[in-house]
Amino acid sequence: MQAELFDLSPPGLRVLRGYALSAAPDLLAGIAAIAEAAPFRRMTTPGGLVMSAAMTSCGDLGWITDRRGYRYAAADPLSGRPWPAMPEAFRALAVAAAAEAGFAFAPDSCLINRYEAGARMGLHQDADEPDAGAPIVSASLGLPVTFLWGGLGRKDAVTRLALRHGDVAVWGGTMRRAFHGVAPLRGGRHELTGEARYNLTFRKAG
Ligand code: MD3
Ligand code: FE
Repeated sequence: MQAELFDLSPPGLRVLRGYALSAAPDLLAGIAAIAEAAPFRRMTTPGGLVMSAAMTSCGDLGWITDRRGYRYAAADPLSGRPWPAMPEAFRALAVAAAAEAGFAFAPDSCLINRYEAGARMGLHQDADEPDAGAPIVSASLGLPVTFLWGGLGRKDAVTRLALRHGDVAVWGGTMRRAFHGVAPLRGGRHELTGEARYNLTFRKAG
């Protein structure tokens, strides 16, 4: 089944099953430390909706949204201070995963999403980054989720992909601007994350 999904994948999507399994405890400790300085918060979209996933960031730039729009910012708007530094274990994982997929990668931003039961992310493109040649690396931790990805047009057919604890995905090339989203998280309990799924999204945002 996994091989089948892999074969169906277009050039530009590489799913590395379990690639972050051994690093997971370190990554989760990093998330907890980051959240002490820059707490998870549910942000408001330009349209006035509160997102169901809670977010924070580390690295030189953090992704934020409010009524004024989506953008990257060097300071956390909650504190006015720079985002916490990107832990070396985070950077090493992202760089190694990108290399597996054939990309040299220098991430300067890591968005951390926390999903609890019912939280989701509607279909969207990641278009706030100037360098579309840089891939995006995502690591899933905790409860599993159904990830949705389509084509370059909003109406294109959507493929479902199960992402589980420890899976890492590298999105580059033509897939970089594909529409994608996350189906509502089902309830459950994971031994390392409790009732949550975390996703680390590494980007070159500057
Ligand atoms: C496919 N997060 O934060 S990461 C996001 O699981 C976001 O939290 C999802 O989409 C999550 O913007 C998915 C995987 C991902 C990230 C960027 C992509 C998949 C992508 C860009 C193009 C195509
Ligand atoms: Fe996205």
